[in-house]
Amino acid sequence: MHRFWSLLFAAVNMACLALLVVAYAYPGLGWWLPDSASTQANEIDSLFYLITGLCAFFFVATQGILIYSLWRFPSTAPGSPSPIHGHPGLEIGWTIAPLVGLLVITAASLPVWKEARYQGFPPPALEGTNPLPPEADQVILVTARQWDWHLKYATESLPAEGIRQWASVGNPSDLIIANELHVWKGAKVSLLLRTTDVIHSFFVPALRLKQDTLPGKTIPMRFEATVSNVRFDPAEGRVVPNETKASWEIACAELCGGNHFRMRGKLFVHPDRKSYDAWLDHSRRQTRSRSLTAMLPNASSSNQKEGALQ
Ligand SMILES: [Cu+2]
Repeated sequence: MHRFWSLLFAAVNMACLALLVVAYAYPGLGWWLPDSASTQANEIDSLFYLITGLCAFFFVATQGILIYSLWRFPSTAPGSPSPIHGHPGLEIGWTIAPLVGLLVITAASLPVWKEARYQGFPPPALEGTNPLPPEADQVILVTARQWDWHLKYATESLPAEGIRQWASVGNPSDLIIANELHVWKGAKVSLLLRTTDVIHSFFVPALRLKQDTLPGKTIPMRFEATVSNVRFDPAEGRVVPNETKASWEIACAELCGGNHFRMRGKLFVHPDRKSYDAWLDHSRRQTRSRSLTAMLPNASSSNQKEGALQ
């Protein structure tokens, strides 16, 4: 019984290890990483594995020493312990080991961060007269507010004053929808992130993309989707999932108020530009007819009357 704590710690650690193995071995359970659907996903995952591996090594080492010590030196053992006061070698060792670990993580992280934020294709010109960010196929303004995401899709005729002007004013033909991010596979997408109230965090796990939105700031992000999950069906006039049936969530990763949990959206990756354009045209026409209907106060009641006569 005096070795109870040693056995308990060993059992809890073995259970944790078993969970880790099961989570990794059976991805269908959804306990491990989500789908990866962007060019930067693999590099970020490699970083995750490196950091998890380092942490696991030190966790197993420290827990091993703890379990051994609890077993070997129970409190009921005869004699009294001899405490250590001051051991420069030990202290230098446990200072240098984490330092080396952190330097390894930093060295591995820098190229990934550089690739995700500064390479691939240039960020949109927030100032100046560039009408379109160089090499970007799509520009989408994401505006967070309690508690949804508003996405504005740029038309091809962005104002000559630049992207910032477009983000603030926009074009009459822009499409604005809530909680749906539509792109196509292989498109170089420029996102501009804003918020109208508090800090939110735009998080798309499948893209490995996560960025806070800060009041008063317009923050550019970039990504390129590598897998599609839907296509637009013109006959049915709706987006249909493809054979993978993958559903990719957009979440707010910053506790932003009472209904924070409702702040969710979906990522739709079309197989090609044709499917995306068809969806965009369809959605624009729907939005336009809805707003025209809304401008006529009696439109809905007269429609109902017409419907009743037919
Ligand atoms: Cu939020």
